[in-house]
Amino acid sequence: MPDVTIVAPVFDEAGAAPDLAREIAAAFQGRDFEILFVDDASRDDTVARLKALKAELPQLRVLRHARNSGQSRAVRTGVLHARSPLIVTLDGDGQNDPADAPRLVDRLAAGPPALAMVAGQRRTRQDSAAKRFGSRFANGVRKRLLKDAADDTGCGLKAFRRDAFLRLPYFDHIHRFLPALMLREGYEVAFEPVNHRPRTTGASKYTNLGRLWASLSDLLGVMWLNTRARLPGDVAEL
Ligand SMILES: Nc1nc2c(ncn2[C@@H]2O[C@H](COP(=O)(O)OP(=O)(O)O)[C@@H](O)[C@H]2O)c(=O)[nH]1
Ligand SMILES: [Mg+2]
Repeated sequence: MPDVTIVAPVFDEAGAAPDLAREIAAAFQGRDFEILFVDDASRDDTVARLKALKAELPQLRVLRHARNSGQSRAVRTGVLHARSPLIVTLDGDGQNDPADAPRLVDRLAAGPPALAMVAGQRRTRQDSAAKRFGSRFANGVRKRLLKDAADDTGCGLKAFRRDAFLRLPYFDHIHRFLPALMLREGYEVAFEPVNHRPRTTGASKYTNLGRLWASLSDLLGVMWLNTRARLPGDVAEL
């Protein structure tokens, strides 16, 4: 059983995925790890290129959805198939820097038992001004209403405990609400500044308007969930 599974969701990322897999393997060299790429029914040759890489990278596993079902579902598929207790996720387009990932895992492993997640916060966003503006606005509203202390929930680089993640409710686009939902279960969440790189291949899958619309209804949903949490405190077996 590996110590850590690195999960990367990919949708039409043939240009970025192979190099990213190599970078992940280099970052975790000397550790006991597996890499899980989850292809969300890509229309390009992402899967063929990843499969060809398996001879070079024995730690690489490739899963494929029969139907496109979104980034959050791909992350969940990866977590469900992971063989390790600790997970790190990162975007499949190469914008997150794999060199940051071991630091997040180490901080999670060294933390108190209640620490379930270390979430990356992108230091300098390498995206368009419009995307940065939309993201700052959405993050500001969400943080104020949910009090989840997260300045950047859109950062794909996150380390968390597999068991904690699987206790969370699931909905499409849940990846933006992971800190709030971890806190809702009584876990602690820590934040770690991480690098961010420009997208050099492929195209972004999200538009500002689409993201705003989904985030608004999800925000209302998570606010409702928070009114229904009721934690029992320590559970004693007698
Ligand atoms: N599995 C899956 N991954 C997706 C989907 N949409 C986006 N992604 C992945 O999520 C990550 C972030 O998406 P991206 O388009 O780069 O968003 P941006 O960086 O905010 O512009 C990338 O790794 C994408 O490949 C999807 O429908 N399914
Ligand atoms: Mg991206």
